[in-house]
Amino acid sequence: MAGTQATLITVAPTGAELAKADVPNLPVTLDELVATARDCERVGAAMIHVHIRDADAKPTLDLGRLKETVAALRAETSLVVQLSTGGAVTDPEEDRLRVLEAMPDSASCTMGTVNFGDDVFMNRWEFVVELHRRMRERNIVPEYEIFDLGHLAALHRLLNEHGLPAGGHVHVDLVMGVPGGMPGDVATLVAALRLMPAGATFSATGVGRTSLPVLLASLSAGGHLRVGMEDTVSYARGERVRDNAQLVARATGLAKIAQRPPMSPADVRTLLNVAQSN
Ligand code: KMH
Ligand code: ZN
Repeated sequence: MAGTQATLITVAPTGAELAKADVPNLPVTLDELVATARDCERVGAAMIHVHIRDADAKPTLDLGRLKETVAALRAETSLVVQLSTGGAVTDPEEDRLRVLEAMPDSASCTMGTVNFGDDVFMNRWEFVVELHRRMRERNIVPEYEIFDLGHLAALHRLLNEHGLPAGGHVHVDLVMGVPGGMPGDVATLVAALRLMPAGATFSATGVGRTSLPVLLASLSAGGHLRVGMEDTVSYARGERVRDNAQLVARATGLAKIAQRPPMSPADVRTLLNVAQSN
């Protein structure tokens, strides 16, 4: 694992699981998403992990909307734009692969199947290989999403059998505390570090109440951070998140206290070798 000083802060503002009716401040329209992205960039985010919604605020992988979203985020922010290929647990593989046609800077690539609350988030081996292959063809930098420790073993297999990703740098995101996946605690984060590919960088996010312990553990371990309403809508015990920027601002503050200030989007492009042309 490469040592690092500055901190990459990714915001995951929306996700696919929460309903707007239950969380009225969830950004679901393009205008809301762009406004959130600008606010989050202002307070320290350098990358955005994007799930989009349709006119009824339901999760969608509609290619036209995805292209419009990538264009709007590029026009209004400097953030590194990462599209989710995970989508919602109900999304078919063809739709998830088609996300890459929107040509983001980066896309998520989940490294295996995992129980996901009462659902199953399905990621067959052949599907993972196809995502990895198509991203390399299109010069899209993957972020390998790790929900369980076995997914890191699958990542080693992927890199051994199919080679390095676009850009040649391996970046991993530990998604911790999902019911059915690995716990969001220090011991599990340390266990994950032992399984990390040589030279890889990692970020970590803790779902729900694991958000802060995972954030602090990742900072101390030299890792990067992902925060946002995709992963938690609780700011503190009994206090709902006001908006995504509130979570990014807290991450920035803690990163600065840890002497690991936020990275600029330009530095993240260099770190991840994001293609200029996408
Ligand atoms: N919504 C989850 C089923 C990703 O974005 O790549 C999958 C997810 C992972 O959020
Ligand atoms: Zn996601």
